[in-house]
Amino acid sequence: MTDLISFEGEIFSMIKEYSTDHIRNITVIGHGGTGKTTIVENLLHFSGAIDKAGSVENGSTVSDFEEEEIKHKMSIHNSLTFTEFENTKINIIDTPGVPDFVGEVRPSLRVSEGALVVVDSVDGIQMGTRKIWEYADEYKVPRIVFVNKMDKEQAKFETVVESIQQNFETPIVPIELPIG
Ligand SMILES: Nc1nc2c(ncn2[C@@H]2O[C@H](COP(=O)(O)OP(=O)(O)OP(=O)(O)O)[C@@H](O)[C@H]2O)c(=O)[nH]1
Ligand SMILES: [Mg+2]
Repeated sequence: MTDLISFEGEIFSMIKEYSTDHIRNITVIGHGGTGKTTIVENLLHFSGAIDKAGSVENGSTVSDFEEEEIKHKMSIHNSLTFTEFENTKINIIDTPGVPDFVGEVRPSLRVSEGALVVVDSVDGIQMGTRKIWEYADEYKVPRIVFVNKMDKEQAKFETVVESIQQNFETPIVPIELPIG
C-alpha cells in the first residue's frame, strides 16, 4: 500500500514492503463479459483499496482505464491491481475475455499461484471458458470458480456447477451455496 506524505510542499511516497510469503498473485479469467472487471472493482472496494466502486458502464473502473477500453466497455489488456488482506499483498490481475485479446491471459497465469474463473450463471460454460480453462491446465494453476450474475432471473447455479463437473477433468466442489 502507498502512503503519501507531504513535506515542505513536496510529496514523498512511502511504499510498504512485503516479504514474499506475504504476497499472492491471482488472475481473474473468464469468457468475455462474464463480469471479471466488475468483480475486481468490488474486491478492491470491499477490501478497502478504493473508496468507491466504479462501473464498466460509466468507464470508471480501476482495470479498464484505457481510452479504447472505456469506449468499447471491455477489457483489452491485462491490468495489475492490488489490495491488502490480513497483512498480505494480493495482486489481482484482470484479464480480457473476448477472443481477440484472450491470449493476454497466458503471461498472467504464468506468474499466478491461483486463478478466479468467472462463469455466467445463465450462459454457463462458453467458448472462452474452455479456452481459459485450457490455459490454466497448461500452467497448472489451481482455480476457484465464481458463478456470477446470480441476480438474473434465469440463473441456474446447480446446472452450471454440474456442467463444469462434466466438461472438465479438474474436480470441483461447491464451497458456498447461493440461497434465497
Ligand atoms: N446483472 C448483472 N450484470 C453484471 C454483473 N456483473 C457484471 N455485470 C455486467 O456485465 C457487463 C460486463 O461486465 P464486465 O465486468 O465488463 O465483464 P468482463 O468479464 O470484464 O468483460 P471483458 O473484459 O470484455 O471480458 C457489464 O455491463 C456489467 O455491468 C452481475 O453480477 N449481474
Ligand atoms: Mg473486463
